Amino acid sequence: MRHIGLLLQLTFVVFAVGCSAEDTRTADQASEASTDEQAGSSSLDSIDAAPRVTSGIAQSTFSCGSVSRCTNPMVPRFGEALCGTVIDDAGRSWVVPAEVNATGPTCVDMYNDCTETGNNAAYESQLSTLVIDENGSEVTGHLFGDNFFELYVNGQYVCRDSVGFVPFNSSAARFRAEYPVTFAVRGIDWGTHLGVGMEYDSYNIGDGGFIAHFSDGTVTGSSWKCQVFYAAPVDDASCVGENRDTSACPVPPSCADEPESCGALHWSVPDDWAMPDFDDSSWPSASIYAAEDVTGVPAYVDYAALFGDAEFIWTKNLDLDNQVLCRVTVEAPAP
Ligand SMILES: [Ca+2]
Ligand SMILES: [Ca+2]
Repeated sequence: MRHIGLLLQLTFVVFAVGCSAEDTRTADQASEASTDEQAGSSSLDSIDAAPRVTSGIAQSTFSCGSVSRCTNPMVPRFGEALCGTVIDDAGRSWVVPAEVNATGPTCVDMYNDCTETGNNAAYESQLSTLVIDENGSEVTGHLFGDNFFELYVNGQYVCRDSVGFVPFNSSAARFRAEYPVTFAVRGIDWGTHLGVGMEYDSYNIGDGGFIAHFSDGTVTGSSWKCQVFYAAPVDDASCVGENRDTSACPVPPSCADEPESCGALHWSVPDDWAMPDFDDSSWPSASIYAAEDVTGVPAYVDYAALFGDAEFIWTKNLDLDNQVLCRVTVEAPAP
């Protein structure tokens, strides 16, 4: 969001989207909805594996289940969160920016000026409780992603950000889960130019970032682990350091002179990355970012008090790391 690009697109077409206000769902229903998200990944890449490298713009694009237009004529900038496919040298296909859950329920919006008019004063009354563990504790979360997140708790899909790219929205979710509770989040810095990780007509290199506060006291911070699975734009993979550290990769890369020739780095997402027993011990600790370094949008700023002492997290590279998975497991809070 620090990099402001040209206006992408204005749209005034009325489009009705059904989301957010749902009845209580069972964990099984939510799990079923996440089947798409699980498909396609493999165990090809260990945590230390070298990235697969692709070059150039995605040749095919398709809907990833996010809103296709805004109904609010006042919203200054809309970008649809499309997905695309790129092929590496070995002929392997990669979905960029990520294989997301395109069909699962969306979280409730606290702020959405795309398909709503902005502040949603009624958001609390629209929350339903996803029962993950019948005897668990009820927890309410407030979440903001730049640009997109999916939330999983104890391995179960809970909900996803309703607006995948821009404008910026913020979200709430409620679930019942038994301790220890594993929170797992897929964060995506979306883009316009799929495959080279850049946004808007000006080919900006945008930044990511995620923050969440949960009513059991769990907040995003340095106790979380975050790992990158898609980084772009890069010239090649030689800049990648230990444990996928892309901090030494130049921003902008040399290829930015011809941005559609830039490269991207991909690592396979393990099928079980959101499960409580997934071993994230080799993932780096989350890097912390000041809110003002991530975003100044009303979707976050107007709700900052709800986030308490939560901190923005991501990997070490806020600019180039575009699909980031983060996790933390917490014990029951003291009574
Ligand atoms: Ca969003
Ligand atoms: Ca980026």
